[in-house]
Amino acid sequence: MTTTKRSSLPQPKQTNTTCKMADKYKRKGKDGKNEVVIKVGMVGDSEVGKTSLMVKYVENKFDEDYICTLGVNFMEKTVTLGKNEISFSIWDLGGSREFITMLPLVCEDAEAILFMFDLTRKSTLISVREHTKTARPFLIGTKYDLFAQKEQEEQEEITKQARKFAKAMKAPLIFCSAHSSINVQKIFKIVLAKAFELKCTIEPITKVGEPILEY
Ligand SMILES: Nc1nc2c(ncn2[C@@H]2O[C@H](COP(=O)(O)OP(=O)(O)O)[C@@H](O)[C@H]2O)c(=O)[nH]1
Ligand SMILES: [Mg+2]
Repeated sequence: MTTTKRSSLPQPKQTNTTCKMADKYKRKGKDGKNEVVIKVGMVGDSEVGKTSLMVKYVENKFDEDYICTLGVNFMEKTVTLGKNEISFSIWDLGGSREFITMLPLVCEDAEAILFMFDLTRKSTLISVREHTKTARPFLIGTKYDLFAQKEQEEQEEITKQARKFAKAMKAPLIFCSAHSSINVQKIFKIVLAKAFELKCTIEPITKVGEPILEY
């Protein structure tokens, strides 16, 4: 299990949010700050890019080399939002079938689950299954940089199907690229906004061929 802690500058715009933070999220107060933990689980087929997205978000790094995740990976990143320190606790499950028994560890107490599929491999979308009803689902299409190079028709077909899945799951749909830094920060900002019912200023993107951001 890998544990990394990183801090970064505040990103979300809203500041007056203290009142909206549900008590269940609050942890000990340091220097008058509330520490709020948001657990985010990531699930999806092997090699869709779960670990890459997590590492890109937490460390702003991208590594081409494929390192298979064994079991469960865990990373934490803290952002400041007004008087609150928000710690994203991100859980990433190894794709291999044998790790499926660890799924409850990833989903338990999660605020959001990112159901991830590879935009260039349709089979990975088909295999998206909702594992829990307690966490807020997000449908995340990965490797948008490669997807953008595909034929228009193929892009339309995948986008249509992804929208159908997202609608059925009542989930936001976001296409991203850890490789080209597209929509990576925005995923977590939207998770935060949804969790605390904050006003979100991120512009939706709905045009086929562009990195879809529908929430
Ligand atoms: N081109 C491109 N490759 C990616 C992207 N995200 C991940 N990959 C590659 O896809 C492979 C699998 O990624 P990984 O994060 O290990 O997938 P996981 O098994 O779901 O954790 C690796 O070789 C990554 O470098 C992306 O956004 N664009
Ligand atoms: Mg992995």
